[in-house]
Amino acid sequence: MSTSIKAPSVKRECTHRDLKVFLIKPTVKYPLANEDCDIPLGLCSIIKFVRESMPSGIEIDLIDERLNKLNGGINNTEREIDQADVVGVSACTNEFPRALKLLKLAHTKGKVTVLGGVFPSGNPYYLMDNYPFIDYVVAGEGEIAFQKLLEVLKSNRLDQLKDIKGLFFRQEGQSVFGGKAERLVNIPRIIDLYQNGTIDTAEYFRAGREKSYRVGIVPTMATRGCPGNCKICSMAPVWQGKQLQRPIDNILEEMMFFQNIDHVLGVNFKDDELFANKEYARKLFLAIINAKKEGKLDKKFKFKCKSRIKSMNQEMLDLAAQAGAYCIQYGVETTNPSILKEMKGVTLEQVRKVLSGSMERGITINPTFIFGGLEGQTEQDLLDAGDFAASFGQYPDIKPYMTYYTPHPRDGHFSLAAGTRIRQTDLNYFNHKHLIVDSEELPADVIIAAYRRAVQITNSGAVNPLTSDNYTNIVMNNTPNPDSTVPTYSFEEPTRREQ
Ligand code: B12
Ligand code: SF4
Repeated sequence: MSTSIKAPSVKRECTHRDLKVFLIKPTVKYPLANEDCDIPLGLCSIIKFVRESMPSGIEIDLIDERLNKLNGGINNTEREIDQADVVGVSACTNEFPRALKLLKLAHTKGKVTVLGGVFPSGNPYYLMDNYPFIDYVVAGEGEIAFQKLLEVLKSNRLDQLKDIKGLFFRQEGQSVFGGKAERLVNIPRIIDLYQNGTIDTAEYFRAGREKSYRVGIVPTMATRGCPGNCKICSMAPVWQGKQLQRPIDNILEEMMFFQNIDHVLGVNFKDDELFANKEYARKLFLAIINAKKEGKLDKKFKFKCKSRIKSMNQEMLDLAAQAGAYCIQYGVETTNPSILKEMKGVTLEQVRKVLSGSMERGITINPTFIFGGLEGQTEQDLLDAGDFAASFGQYPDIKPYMTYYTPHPRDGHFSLAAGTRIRQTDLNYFNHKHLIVDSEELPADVIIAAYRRAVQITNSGAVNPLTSDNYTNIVMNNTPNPDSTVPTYSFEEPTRREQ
């Protein structure tokens, strides 16, 4: 066994005690609203899976820094890390800078450090090559890999690390990768975590309500992953083109549990592609409709979900409306017919039909638009996108999400469309509400002006915060960010993509 593989530091006297593990959901530097604080389903799922697979010898808990911050106690994280043997942090792109700080701190304190989530799933080699204070990277679905890692750490059989699929670690200075993560067969039932008080929905709502942001809707998922496996998708390296479906009884059980909690009014299906399998979606909606008819589920219990325009049809809309859908998020992205055809395989007429079909059935639409970064997009397209959104009404009757094109790095590299240039490399700003790229034909100030106009004519500032003039100046003048922890990236093609 190589000495360069790190063993967990167990500093206290008793060597037979439980291994103490913290999973951390980090804060971000530029939160959109209310710290963007929602129940972290991925970390909850890992906690449930580990507790079930390892009923003794492991104590695993969640630190939600955003929730702590809303409750005024962010500095607790440092003290809590002191109690841990293993610190696992979750990160998407804009969470990565804070995740780095936490992992560095944990490493300094002699803890075993693990990074998982969307960002590390797309950047594992970059992380192993550049950040020696990250001991392990879990790429992809995390439950099985993380649980096996804990087993190895607990038993100190470090020679077995290489057998863990989805795990990156170092051996004699080289990154070792055990192969693509093993996908679960069943999505863990996290309802127990609500029942036993590990997750308190009231805490999330209390924090949210003060800023009148969250309205009693609990996030959930019926399916996990998307069969699409599109090249540009951040989630593709996590789910690897495979979708898992939860048994429908299991989802109804969760809904029936939530309806008895006073402050919960419904659920938000966060599925990437709930409508990918129409048969499954049909069964789910019919089961909800029947449960409501039979009086098992309150008729007013509602839900939000997402759909691609292409996946939606009149039958699905009818069923979703009858089952209690109050809002559907749609990725519209652009109104330019040729980009729509190329990118989404749909016509503008189809988009209009799906959006108005939803509204006719009393479902609020939540269409998303991308400003800049798409090859062939013009200033007129951006103005048209604003007008198109406004033609359906204004916030809150419709809930348009205006976003800037955001090229999330993959293995430390930005992949940009031809002619696009990057104006911001500080990942703290990668929350889709800051301009990151532009082009000579469509410069930053034009994109920002069109974005602001779209927000103004849809009256949607509450869900589309505007960047300050200061940010525009930073972007236009290429002012470097003074924060020294901001990582730097290359623009060349990544050389290592074998995962
Ligand atoms: C729900 C959600 C939100 C919620 C908040 C979620 C929360 N916990 O608070 C809200 C709506 C507030 C939100 C906000 C944002 N989100 Co969001 N969100 C999602 C969504 C739809 C679902 C997340 C989820 O629950 N997934 C299900 C669980 C099971 O998956 P998971 O979290 O990835 O976890 C698994 C693995 O990744 C891994 N894993 C994760 N963490 C760890 C940690 C360790 C130690 C280990 C071992 C493993 C591990 O194991 C888990 C279980 O298998 C995802 C898309 C998606 N399908 O995941 C986007 C997504 C994560 N969001 C995204 C973005 C960009 C944002 C925003 C920055 C921008 C925006 N305008 O939406 C903001 C800001 C977030 C912030 N903190 O600033 C992007 C991230 C892109 C990227 N490459 O970084 C995603 C991928 C959507 C997308 N396709 O673009 N989001
Ligand atoms: S269809 Fe959407 S969610 Fe599915 S892989 Fe493609 S981009 Fe990602």
